[in-house]
Amino acid sequence: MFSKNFYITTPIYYPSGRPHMGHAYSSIIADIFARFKRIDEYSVMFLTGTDEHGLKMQREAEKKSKDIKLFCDELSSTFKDLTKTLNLSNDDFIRTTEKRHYKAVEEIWNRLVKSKDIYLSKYNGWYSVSDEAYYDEDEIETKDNIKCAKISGSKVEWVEEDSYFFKLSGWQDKLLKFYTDNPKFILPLSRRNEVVQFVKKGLKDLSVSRTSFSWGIPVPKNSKHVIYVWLDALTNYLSALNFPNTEDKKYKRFWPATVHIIGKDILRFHAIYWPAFLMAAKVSPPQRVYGHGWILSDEKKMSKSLGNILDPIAIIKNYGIDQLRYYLAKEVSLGNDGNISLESLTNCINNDLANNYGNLCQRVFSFVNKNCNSKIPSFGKFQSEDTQLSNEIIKQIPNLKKLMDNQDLNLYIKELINFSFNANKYFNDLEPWSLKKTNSERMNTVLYNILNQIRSISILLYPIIPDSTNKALDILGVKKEDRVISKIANLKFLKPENIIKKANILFKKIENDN
Ligand code: ME8
Repeated sequence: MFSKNFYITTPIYYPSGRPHMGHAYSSIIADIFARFKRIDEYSVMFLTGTDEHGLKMQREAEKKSKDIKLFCDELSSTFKDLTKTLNLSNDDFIRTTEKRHYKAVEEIWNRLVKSKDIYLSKYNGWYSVSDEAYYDEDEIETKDNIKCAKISGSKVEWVEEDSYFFKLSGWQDKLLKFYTDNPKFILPLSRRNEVVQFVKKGLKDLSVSRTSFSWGIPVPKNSKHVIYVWLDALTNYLSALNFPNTEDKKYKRFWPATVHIIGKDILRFHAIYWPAFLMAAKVSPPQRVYGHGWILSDEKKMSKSLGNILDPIAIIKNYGIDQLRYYLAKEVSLGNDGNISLESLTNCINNDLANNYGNLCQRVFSFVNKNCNSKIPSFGKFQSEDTQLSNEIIKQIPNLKKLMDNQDLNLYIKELINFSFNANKYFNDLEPWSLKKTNSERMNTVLYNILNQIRSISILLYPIIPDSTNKALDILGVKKEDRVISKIANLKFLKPENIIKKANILFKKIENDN
């Protein structure tokens, strides 16, 4: 279904506020898919970065009386640090203030001018600085005497200024045809339907430049205008591939992008404006836009005023990065809104990580340390119960790949929990501690088989909990280059006599509520 190249992106973040759980979520999800494709031996490009232009950033800098460029440098580096804290495997970090990005945006602009999709007029209407979005009258409501966008609740202000427009109205039919021809362009399907309905109602031309502030990329040949921050920001996905150099190796290999992972609030920009801009500029649209839901806390959107913010950095400090990664991936159903709380985080760590996968590794490694002289035992003939266990995973591999190709992350995790549960059960049922007294050869075969099963489960869990699974694979002596899906089918992969290093507990149980 996909080619052997895989290009995945997160939204580039507005660095104006502190990194929050929504940022962590988008990034971790994208990282999981990127890591999965790497263990499936794809050539992977995973991009994240910061979205630094626009009125929101200009006003923040003015409020703090800071030089805007220095202000952006400072804030962007906080987000770069976040990529380390979240253990992201991104191949690049793009900033929209970089030269390479300016070049790409200018080229897109020039192409839109050339195709006659851009014209000069005047914009009169509502704008939300917080969303960096234009809204129609019917998308606005008044709350406590303040005009807000219905969709986001953000304050809007009236704007009247000279502006260039993109002829979005002319793209309605072509977009609808594009959605029909590419039925999985927008996932999940509920969001696809939302977009199709919206486009069917008709599209208005879009204001794509501003004249009332200056923090942005100047419009080529008319620097009174700066390019609308969304036209600017979306182009980051191309700038990182060295567009407009379409002969560049990266561009040739990775465009069109395989999937843009985004939050549902920015679906319109990615699923309507972006393919329209690209088609007009004669660039192929991406293959997919996946809109995930909101992270809620106590069933509500997290907000400072509600005091229900769960800070990702604090959680990582207290519980660990793999714990947070696993929890977000498992607990939140990817396309839907998901509620998170410290209580369910604790339950998830205890049940799935400490009691299930962690316990499996711990008890098997300790048993081998004590009873096999810390060496991988040699094995005899496998019996049906042994091959039944290993085949369970091998048979599922095509399905696991398909789940990940469709971003069905929750089902993928469910399968893995099952594998780990069944491996624990195999250990319990076959009682190697009893076999030790009656049939040590059989004990060795059972231990070899379960060590191998830990290898397979660890490889498949690696995209979600990379640090912990790497520790388990280190203990088993599996080389980095062998931590790939294609090696799972080899049931005799582990080398008897290799030392099983002494294991520390992978996941500590959390004893109290927090
Ligand atoms: O939108 N739950 O940046 P951003 C889940 N710069 N996701 C959330 C969330 C929550 N509570 N809050 C935010 C931007 N997000 C633009 C992107 S891309 C060309 C430009 C998600 O920093 C949000 O949906 O405001 C978005 O996907 C991401 O965090 C970045 O938001």
